[in-house]
Amino acid sequence: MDNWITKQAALIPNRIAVDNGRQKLTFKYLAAKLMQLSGNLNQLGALSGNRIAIMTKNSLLGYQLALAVLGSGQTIVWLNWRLADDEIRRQLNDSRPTRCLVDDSLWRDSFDDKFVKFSQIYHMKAKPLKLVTQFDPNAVASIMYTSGTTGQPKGVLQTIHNHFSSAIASSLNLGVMPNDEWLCAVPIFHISGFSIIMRGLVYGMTVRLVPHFDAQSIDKILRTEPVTTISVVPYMLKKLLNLRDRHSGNYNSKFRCMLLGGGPIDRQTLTRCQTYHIPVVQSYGMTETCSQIVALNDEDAATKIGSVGKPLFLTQLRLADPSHEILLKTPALTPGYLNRPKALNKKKTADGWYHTGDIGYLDADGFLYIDGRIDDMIISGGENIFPDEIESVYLSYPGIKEIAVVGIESAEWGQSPVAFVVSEKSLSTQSLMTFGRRHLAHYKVPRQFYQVDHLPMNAGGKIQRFKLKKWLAEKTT
Ligand code: S0N
Ligand code: AMP
Ligand code: MG
Ligand code: MG
Repeated sequence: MDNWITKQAALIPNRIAVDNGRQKLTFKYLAAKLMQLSGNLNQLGALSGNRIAIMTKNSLLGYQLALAVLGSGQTIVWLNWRLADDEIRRQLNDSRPTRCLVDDSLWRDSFDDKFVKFSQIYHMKAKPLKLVTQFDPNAVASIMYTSGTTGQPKGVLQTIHNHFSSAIASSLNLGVMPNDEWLCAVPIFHISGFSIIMRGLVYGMTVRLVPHFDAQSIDKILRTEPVTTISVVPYMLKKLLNLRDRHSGNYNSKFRCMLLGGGPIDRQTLTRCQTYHIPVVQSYGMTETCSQIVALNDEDAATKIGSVGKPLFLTQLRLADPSHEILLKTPALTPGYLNRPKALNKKKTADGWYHTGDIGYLDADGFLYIDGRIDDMIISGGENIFPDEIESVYLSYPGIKEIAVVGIESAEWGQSPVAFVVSEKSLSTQSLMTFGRRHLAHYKVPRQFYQVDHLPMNAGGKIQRFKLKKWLAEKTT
């Protein structure tokens, strides 16, 4: 297929591709701008391999540099800017990008000369470089890291075909209107955010970018600008509802979809949305499937409250017996993990069904409900936390002999991690926190540390996390 960017520049040159509230770029202007940025990247030597890493907030320059990489036929390695230095280093050691492009506001003193500031690239005046004329459907457009139960970060490969299938399936459910404008407040380094950019290119739709989620400013944009759609995680939705409780201003008259995903939502929040007539579309998806593969449409929202909906067109779904694990087949499914040729096959049945790790059930009408995880993954504010990863970091803390991390319910974040530690000497919570914040993204640092004599183990020597969770639940009720 043709390069999506140059194709839209030819089809709809004057339509707005992106708007950050201060600047609006047309598809034609964007395509020209990307040739300049691509030339600059080339002069830096960044186009000499096939992968370029990007660490950015949802800035206009971050958007353009990502598309310059994509438009040059290269792979974007997305970095979560909340990660600690060690975590970033592990992902770069695995992905080996030529350069790592960094939003100036996220610069760290620890960065070496592989890292380059956006402003430096922006101000170069190299000879513009033509973008590639075609997109190879099998080319890897983007890589996003997930940790998994081994605690080792794995780079999920997302091809052009995966992104295309995902954008088409979403449009067959939500529709595409000529005036559509999708507000992107979810991070573009996650598929929740990057999929909005990719839909923008496929639909020829305006992406309204905000650098960072801030409830007040998002609420104002939804009321005063012609935004039709926004993607949110439950944390964001609850913050926005709190603001609706305080004022009577409706969202703008064109607003038609609040796409909700990334983690479980409670019924009370969904009921509050109905009170305010907020058109919530519940959805279920993951990095490995390039965003939603199951969604609830408007007609069913009222009667199927709590359900994540039905598998989208192109996605097949069934439940494993007897575990009730959700299994999928979809063209949006990743072809695998970087440098781990066998890892995906281990998560697939012989006839190709992908094991999601999520447990659910289907009602008589075929609507899916999510019940939990088969592993111990914790979701805090839409960010995944794997206990094994936290535990292996803390095992190098002086005095810690054993540790177990579990999730507790949190009204704000959904879940938060807490730790149980075994140590002969008394440990200071303050220094445990400081240690965690140095080696882990802050959202992964346990909120509480309980020092215990021993951890509950089964006969096989495996930690019985359910007992710790039960203890915590009893303690708080
Ligand atoms: C929720 C967010 C915005 C919270 O960040 P906020 O409030 O801006 O925090 P800061 O002001 O930066 O920092 C304040 C303190 O809070 C800590 N903190 C930040 N985030 C978290 C967190 N998640 N958990 C716990 N603590 C957090 C900071 O560390 C800081 O504390 P100190 O000062 O001590 O450091 C932010 O977390 C966020 O953006 N979350 C969303 C992430 C996301 O998008 N996840 C979805 C991932 N899943 C997918 O992409 C697949 C599903 C999907 O595609 C999808 C999802 C949703 C909607 C649509 C779709 C779709 O299918 O299209
Ligand atoms: P990630 O790959 O980071 O996007 O995380 C995907 C995981 O988030 C899924 O496997 C689920 O565990 C969880 N998740 C996503 N959407 C929902 C939802 N609507 N309800 C419950 N869990 C969800
Ligand atoms: Mg904030
Ligand atoms: Mg997640």
